[in-house]
Amino acid sequence: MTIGAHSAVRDVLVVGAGFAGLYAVHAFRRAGLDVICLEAGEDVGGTWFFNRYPGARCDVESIDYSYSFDEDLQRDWVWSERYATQPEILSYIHHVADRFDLRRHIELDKRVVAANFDEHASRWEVRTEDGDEYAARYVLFATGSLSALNKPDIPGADTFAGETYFTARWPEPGPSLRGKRVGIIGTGSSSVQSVPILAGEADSLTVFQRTPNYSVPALNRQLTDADQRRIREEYPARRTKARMSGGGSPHQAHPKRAAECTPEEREAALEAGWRNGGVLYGKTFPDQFTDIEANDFAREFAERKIRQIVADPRTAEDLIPTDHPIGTKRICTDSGYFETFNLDKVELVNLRREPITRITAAGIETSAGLRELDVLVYATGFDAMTGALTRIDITGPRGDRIKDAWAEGPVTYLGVQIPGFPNLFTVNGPGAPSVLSNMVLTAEQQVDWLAELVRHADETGAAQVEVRDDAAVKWTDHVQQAADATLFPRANSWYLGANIEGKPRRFMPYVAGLGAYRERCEAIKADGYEGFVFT
Ligand code: N01
Repeated sequence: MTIGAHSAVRDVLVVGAGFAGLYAVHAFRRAGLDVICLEAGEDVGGTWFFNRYPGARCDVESIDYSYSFDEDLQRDWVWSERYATQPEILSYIHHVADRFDLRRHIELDKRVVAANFDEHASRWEVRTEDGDEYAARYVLFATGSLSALNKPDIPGADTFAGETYFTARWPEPGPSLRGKRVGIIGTGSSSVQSVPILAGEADSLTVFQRTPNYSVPALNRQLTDADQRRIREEYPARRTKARMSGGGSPHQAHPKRAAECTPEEREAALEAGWRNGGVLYGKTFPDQFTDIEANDFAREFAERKIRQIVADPRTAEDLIPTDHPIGTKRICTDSGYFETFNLDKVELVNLRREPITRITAAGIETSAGLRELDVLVYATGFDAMTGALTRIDITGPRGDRIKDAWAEGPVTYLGVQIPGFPNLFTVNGPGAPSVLSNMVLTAEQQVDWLAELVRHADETGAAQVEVRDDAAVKWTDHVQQAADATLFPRANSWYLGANIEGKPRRFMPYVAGLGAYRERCEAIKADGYEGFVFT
């Protein structure tokens, strides 16, 4: 690759201007480095730019799912709801980009398609889809864990004559669904959030479900003035706790293990967990992810709730998962999902009973017949955690390509570096707490740590930083072993690549959590960056 028009060699090139990438621009610039950021979207926001489907909101409380690096920002920004909507999160991201003057470092509509390391010059050469070329000493991929779309290969999909949308690429402004027959494929979090809204607007809604998921009501609400005062008072302590917690928010599990509780105590704890709402229901008891009996209590309680909500017993049974302990796939957080199936205009199609045979011009055909549709929505997920990187042609100095290096599954050191790829960093990727934690706080921790690593390299005169093979293999084994000590591997989840045909199964996020991960990173730094080679 020859570097062309954009030939200034930057210190750091950040790929992606979502939460992690924006913070990286800020932190590396604060460290005195010359930073450029390339973003594929037409604006900043990453996940929150692209996932504009009706009902999209975060399943982590807004006061936790926000930057903690600046006290004034934290004090000034007022979240209106307990769980923020996609538009509110996007306006927060815009505010941050403007407030910290980050936009002047960002080029939009620049999808990175290739990156090569020039070993002699110790620099990455990066090419975008439109043919522009850039160079930097370091490159940081902040490309998101859930950004590479999974488009299922269903026969006849191209022949559908109606409108087709992906939840993760929802157009702006959104289409009108009034008077239309809408079908949606998939029943993960994106579908669970959008189904009640789609059903409200459409003439009819058909939900094509291959595998049901657990969902817990969000119990979202407006934050009052009293909430705002409390939040401001509690913030410093809340953040300190969150940074050392497992999931990056200050959750306190029940003080007793599930089996130690009386049946009444257990029921009360589960009811309280349910009423607290959302994904943290999965952590009601401290042993819920490690002890199947504890998990069963929580799972059966949730299943009773579904049966209570859904009027038709057969539909209720179809909506209850049978294949995984609760929480080992991310619990969905909903606002009226199960209730939607009580509407006459909503049909659940159980694809285990009647698989899709093809898509025709008129709609979706299953083994039981054709459902005619005007609109088809794919809520079919992502090639999670690795897809955003393996879809870019990234070549290291010895000709290694990431997609080959990861043919048996991703290997990283601390989730920040890949052996064979010097001066290349990843954030919120495989080997880091990432998707099992609060992604914003995890990104802050990783980026701060990487900024220090670059400073250390510069101070010692090193032009290249590379991770040792053995250190990466050991870390990757440790990540797998940590998962194996829990119930997580019992689910065919995207955490281990099970949703993508042919993808190697390796548990990717680090289950030990943000606090343990942070301590590990600090110990490695204190040990002179054990596992890294500086040349
Ligand atoms: O994707 P998913 P998602 N035929 O992979 C189905 C985060 N998130 O976008 O399980 C028929 O969970 C597939 O079925 P199966 C959150 O971490 C957060 O919904 O493979 N169906 C599944 O039902 C979440 O976990 C928020 O059998 C097919 C669905 O598509 C992650 O993103 C909101 C199919 C995909 O579900 C991903 O969620 C949204 C086929 N050929 C997302 N192929 C919040 O913060 C796939 N499916 C609340």
